[in-house]
Amino acid sequence: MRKVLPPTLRPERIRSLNGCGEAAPGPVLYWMSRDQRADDNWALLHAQREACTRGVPLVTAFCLAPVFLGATLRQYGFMLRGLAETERALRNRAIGFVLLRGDPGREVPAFARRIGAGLVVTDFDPLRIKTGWRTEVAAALRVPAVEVDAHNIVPAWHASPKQEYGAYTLRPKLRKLLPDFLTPIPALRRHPYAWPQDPGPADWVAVQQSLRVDRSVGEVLGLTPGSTAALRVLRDFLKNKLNGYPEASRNPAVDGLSHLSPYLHFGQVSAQRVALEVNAAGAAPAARDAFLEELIVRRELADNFCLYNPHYDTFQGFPAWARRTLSDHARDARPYGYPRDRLEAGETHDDLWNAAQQEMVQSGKMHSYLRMYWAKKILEWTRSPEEALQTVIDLNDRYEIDGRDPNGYAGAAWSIGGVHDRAWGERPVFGKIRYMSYNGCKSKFDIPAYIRRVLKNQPLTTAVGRTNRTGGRLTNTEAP
Ligand code: FAD
Ligand code: FO1
Repeated sequence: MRKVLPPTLRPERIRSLNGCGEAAPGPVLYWMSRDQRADDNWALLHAQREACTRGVPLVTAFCLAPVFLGATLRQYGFMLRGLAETERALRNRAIGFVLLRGDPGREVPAFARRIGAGLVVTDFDPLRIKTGWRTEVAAALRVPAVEVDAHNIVPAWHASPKQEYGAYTLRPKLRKLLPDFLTPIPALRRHPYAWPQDPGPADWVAVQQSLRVDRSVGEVLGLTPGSTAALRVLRDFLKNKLNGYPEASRNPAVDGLSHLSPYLHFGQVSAQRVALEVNAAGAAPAARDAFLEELIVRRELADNFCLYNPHYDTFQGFPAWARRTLSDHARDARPYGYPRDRLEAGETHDDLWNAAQQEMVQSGKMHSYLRMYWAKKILEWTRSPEEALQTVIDLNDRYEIDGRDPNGYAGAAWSIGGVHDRAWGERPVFGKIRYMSYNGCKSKFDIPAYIRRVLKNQPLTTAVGRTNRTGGRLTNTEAP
């Protein structure tokens, strides 16, 4: 009986990593990293098509690195719970899953050799650490290795061959390409060729207990990780909040955001799935378009920035005009100055800023509007733009569940270094970098209402040792 093969992907979504010609016999290995889901995953769909074409098993491996850009128990816990669900979803479709431990640059090629993989497929991620892993893995393999952009709707390298100035230059390029790429996503099939060496389910509880990560930033209770939860959050947003976009999403005093970023960051839901469901939701066009602008244009702009700017997380990554104006004002007197620990504790003169810091520490997710204000105040209250950028990145990546993401590096660079923005009227410390003020926030939303919301909504964390700041004294927020 003729094999009915899964559909092919658009070739623009796939890039060879080592030019190793034809695949050899043996299972196809999907090295899962950024896109940690079974459904709507173009990298996995490509791996399955290749395995079906060859009549071989399909094996997925995730390599758990001992450290990852300062991630704490908060982020690893969310990720591991999501991976456990993904493992079940893969097994239910006769696709093998193995959890590797250690340095991916070493463990992935060794595993590929152990199982006699004939082809290795992985997903795309523009971060420096990931590019390093892929380069090491591809060089160590004697079989072909390819990467598939399963994170962006329009593959990042296809959307643009260079760093874009801003949303206004990338948007028309995406608009032209979206009809070809914002398409229905084929279903992952039950794999017809079982993998006899499958070791069976990982012991996720033991894995989490064995993690040697910073446990002082605990998981956020009440936030359910995983692809099933992601779709629940999405459908709730479509039903109850999308029509309020963008007005409600720009008002921190109300809950107007989708809260999809932790799921998108860990690839537990596909942005393409989100966009398809938003388009099908029948929302008011203005709301729909405003949301898709963030989900597609802003997100792909961040990947574009990290893909083409090797200095995406340093002062050197700022445009020349911004570096010049910040340097011209580097010696300006700062109205306030706070060391890292006072900022981390949310103990400044500014009650709005303190509440935003507390929201991030306690809930693992600061409101979008306040992330801009929060970062810009750090520029105003630290000794240099370099120190400010590092402080923003460190605190953001320590407490935000969606941290360690191109969106974060682009968000920090926008706030402090004018990336994807233009020059504004010159002023002390900021120079021509866009300024945001407390009174500006006051004119846009009800600050006391936001502060009340943050204090009321404090989800207890499971933090051990991490404590809540109430009036400067530490009280233990250990979950009851
Ligand atoms: P929604 O408004 O519901 O947006 C839906 C999705 O659109 C988001 O999940 C995200 O994928 C995308 N999106 C929205 N706004 C932006 C944006 N400004 N840039 C890129 N994509 C966007 N986002 C992260 O994912 N991780 C981070 O670590 C992060 N750090 C940031 C730091 C600073 C200083 C700034 C200014 C922004 C940062 N952002 C970060 C971008 C943005 O604030 C978050 O994506 C957003 O708050 C996530 O919440 P949501 O999904 O409920 O947002
Ligand atoms: N990706 C991996 O392949 N292995 C890891 O061990 C790993 C840990 C990790 C921890 C926190 C975090 O926020 C991300 C982590 N990632 C890991 C990467 C993640 O999947 C994303 O690819 C990037 O962070 C976003 O670009």
